[in-house]
Amino acid sequence: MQIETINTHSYDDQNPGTSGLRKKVKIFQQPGYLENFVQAIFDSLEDFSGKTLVLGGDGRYFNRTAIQSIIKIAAANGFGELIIGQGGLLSTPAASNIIRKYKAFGGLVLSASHNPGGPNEDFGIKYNVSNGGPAPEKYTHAFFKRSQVIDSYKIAVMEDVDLDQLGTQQLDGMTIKIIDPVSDYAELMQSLFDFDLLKQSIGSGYITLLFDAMSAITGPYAKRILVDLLGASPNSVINAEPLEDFGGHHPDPNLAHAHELAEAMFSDDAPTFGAASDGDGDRNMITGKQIFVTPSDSLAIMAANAHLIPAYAKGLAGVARSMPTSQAVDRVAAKYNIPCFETPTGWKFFGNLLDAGKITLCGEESFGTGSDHVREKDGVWAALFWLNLIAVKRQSVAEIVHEHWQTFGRDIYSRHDYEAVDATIAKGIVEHLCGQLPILPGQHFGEYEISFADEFSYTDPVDGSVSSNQGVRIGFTNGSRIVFRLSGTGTVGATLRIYLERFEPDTTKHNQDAQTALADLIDLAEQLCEVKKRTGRTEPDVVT
Ligand code: VG1
Ligand code: CO
Repeated sequence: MQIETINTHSYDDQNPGTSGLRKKVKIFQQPGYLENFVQAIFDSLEDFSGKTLVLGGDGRYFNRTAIQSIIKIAAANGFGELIIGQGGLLSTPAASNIIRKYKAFGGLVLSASHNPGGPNEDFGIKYNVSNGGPAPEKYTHAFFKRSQVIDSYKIAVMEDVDLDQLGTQQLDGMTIKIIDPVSDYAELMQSLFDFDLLKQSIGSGYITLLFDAMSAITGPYAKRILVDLLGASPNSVINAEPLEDFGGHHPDPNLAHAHELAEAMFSDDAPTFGAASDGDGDRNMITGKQIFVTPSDSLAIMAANAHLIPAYAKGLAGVARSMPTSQAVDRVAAKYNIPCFETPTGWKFFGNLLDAGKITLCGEESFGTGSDHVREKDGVWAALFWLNLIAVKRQSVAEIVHEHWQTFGRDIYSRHDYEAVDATIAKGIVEHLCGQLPILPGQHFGEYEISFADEFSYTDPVDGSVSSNQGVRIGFTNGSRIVFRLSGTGTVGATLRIYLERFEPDTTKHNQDAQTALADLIDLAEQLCEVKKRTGRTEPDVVT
């Protein structure tokens, strides 16, 4: 194998965020930008010579170009085998599964998730370790450190690899396997859920469904599983063709962006069940006839009913949620007497808990749920979980949600995002909030009294590592909370996220609109953080 060493200058902005390095495509197209980062990752890893690396992405613009470069850099650095999804495609949960199933050393997942794609939009790259999960912070810190001083990368002189031809090729001593991106994942799903029951429920018309793949990676997965294996009608998967620019949309599964699904689900002839996933297939939105399930509720409902699903029939070892996720799942854990962990935002913090067998199920308010079947959140899995639940319980989505609220009470929840805020203003907002923390406890605002105010810091119960500055938490004596944090996935300016929740035990008040029920907390959040005052905005950009 002929290997070249290319001299390069380092870039100072390659610090991975919540979920890998995400930048505009144009930034990634700078000379050596992608190559440097990949080399910085390999320089930070040890003992991978001759071992296997998994490679795939969500198919967005620049995916194929990046994969060809990475193949050559991986070859030059001594990997023995590459497993690549056909066409360069792998959903994030499927990549996680492949790493685990084939005992790979690690994997590179190319995606900017729910951010738009195209020549003027976003791209991203993330390294996953051998458990199939996103690299923990000790790795990402090392990648960043190395990227700041790197001055060359190694690359094999070789032809581009045909990514579309399934099968195994030998190239200069390295094995390249192009695999079907869906088969292993579909097999895994069949091992977790009751496919016979689902087939029956769909075949008999008891369950009708609509899945919006948002022109992103889950199209092929949903078609194979829902249509080919479970017998749903072909038109029950919409926007099923992965496109490089996602059809010009945000592949973000919420009521604002998955509007085609939202319209169908709130129409008179809505199907029983509707779901959508994001760019890389790890997020999910769950809906039923005339109802949208908030992700925090979805996690709690899954936890409360997991024993009805074949894979979780033995019960759950424990559950975890990210800090800003509502406390709905905590109530389920308390009732079943299982541990409930509160982690910082981002899936990388669940890996240790899952590996150690401390939790079986986990999730985030940002449309993410998952279990110990892989080490990423998983959109299609969440849809199948709900379908299996509907089939077993013989209840509608609305009935399942209302029954849950009757049993546990409702944690009324919403998130307000202010996007592309000037970075200096955003920093000022956080400083202003932090400055108030010592004097807030004990203060009264209408019916609300603040019981604690702090910056969230997490000590990993498995390896003892500490992650500080993970968001500002304001807790109230009645269990309500307001959380403020800056996004770690955006590519333009800063995004301020305000998370609001209020517990409502009274069943007669469960059908309130969340924005109305949270109005006082929304006002109080502005009083505390002054985002409108400091930015001149009048409304959040996105409300979920
Ligand atoms: C957001 C979400 C977070 C999620 C992350 C990656 O991060 O809030 O919960 O884990 O995206 O999801 P942030 O830092 O922007 O708030 V995905 O689907 O982009 O891989
Ligand atoms: Co995603």
